[in-house]
Amino acid sequence: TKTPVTVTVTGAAGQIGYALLFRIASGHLLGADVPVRLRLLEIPAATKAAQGTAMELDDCAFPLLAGVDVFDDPKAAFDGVNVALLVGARPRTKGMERGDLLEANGGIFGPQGAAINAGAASDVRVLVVGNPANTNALIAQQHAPDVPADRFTAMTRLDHNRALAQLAKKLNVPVAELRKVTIWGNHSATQYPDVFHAEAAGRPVKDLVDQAWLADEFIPRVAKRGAEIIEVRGASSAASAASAAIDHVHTWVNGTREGDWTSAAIVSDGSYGVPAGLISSFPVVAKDGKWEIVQGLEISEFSRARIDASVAELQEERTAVQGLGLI
Ligand code: NAX
Repeated sequence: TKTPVTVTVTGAAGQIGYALLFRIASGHLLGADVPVRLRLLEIPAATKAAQGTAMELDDCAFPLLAGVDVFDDPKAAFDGVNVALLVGARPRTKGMERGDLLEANGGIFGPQGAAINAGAASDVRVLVVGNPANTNALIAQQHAPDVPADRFTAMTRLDHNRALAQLAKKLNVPVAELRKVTIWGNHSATQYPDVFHAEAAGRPVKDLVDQAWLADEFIPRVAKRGAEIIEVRGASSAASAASAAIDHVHTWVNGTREGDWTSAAIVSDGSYGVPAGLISSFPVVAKDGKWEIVQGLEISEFSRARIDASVAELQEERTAVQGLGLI
């Protein structure tokens, strides 16, 4: 039997946590033959609720679940962690300025990054889901100087999956027939969902849709889908976000399929004019457990302007957290 993989989930008592933990424990994160040990990190006020979820996890009698522990201390929660899913974050509340939001999250992701630096396993992989995800990931990464920077990622897989779903509907093809869709930039309303290299059942998507539909319907629909879900569901995306987090880590560990790529926010190496060090979404493949940016794609003027706008927002966020002394 294999040694269990230690997976730490922060914000475990939240709604994404509730949708995520049971799928991890049933083997969807890493594979149906990989046992997992779960560590749930919460703020003290929510550890009791997390204990309740831990009791339910026990009650599922998942054959792959080697144990569940609840923590309110990041140092303990990240000790020996192999996969860290940073879901808990400080949401923006009424009257909160961007600086306040970044500062509150700096107070969460700085110490969590430091705890990962201090105690994580040498193969640790980190996915930040909590918003503002890209900049929270940057803060954590900057507090973990001994961990290779490429282990810190932020989630744009939900945006990617939303783009696949919208395209599949528009073109009336199954999602499984879609290839090479890209989300560029920030996980925010400035993100750029790009279909100029995409294929649907082997045909170039750009020949099947017109630019007006892309500019006026597809791009804003995907970028504002989170708000649309809140409007209709009365609560923010939870199961779809959890599902995307599962997809992100599963792909990272197990690889992308031949002839396709996916989207993830990873530390830029300067590719496509994205300043090095920013955590920005790119077209990526996963090989041997590592993300690689798909190189050599032609970027049209239409795409360039939109990538640049989202990257400019990431730069502003980085400048702001630098100004606040958070990195
Ligand atoms: P909830 O408010 O339901 O849960 C968040 C949980 O995090 C709470 O239980 C809270 O106690 C906990 N928490 C807060 N600070 C913590 C800390 N320092 N350590 C450990 N736990 C802490 O939010 P939920 O709907 O689960 O969303 C979680 C985060 O995901 C939010 O920041 C949200 O904005 C973000 N999202 C990111 C998405 C993405 O695509 N990257 C999409 C979905 C989601 O909006």
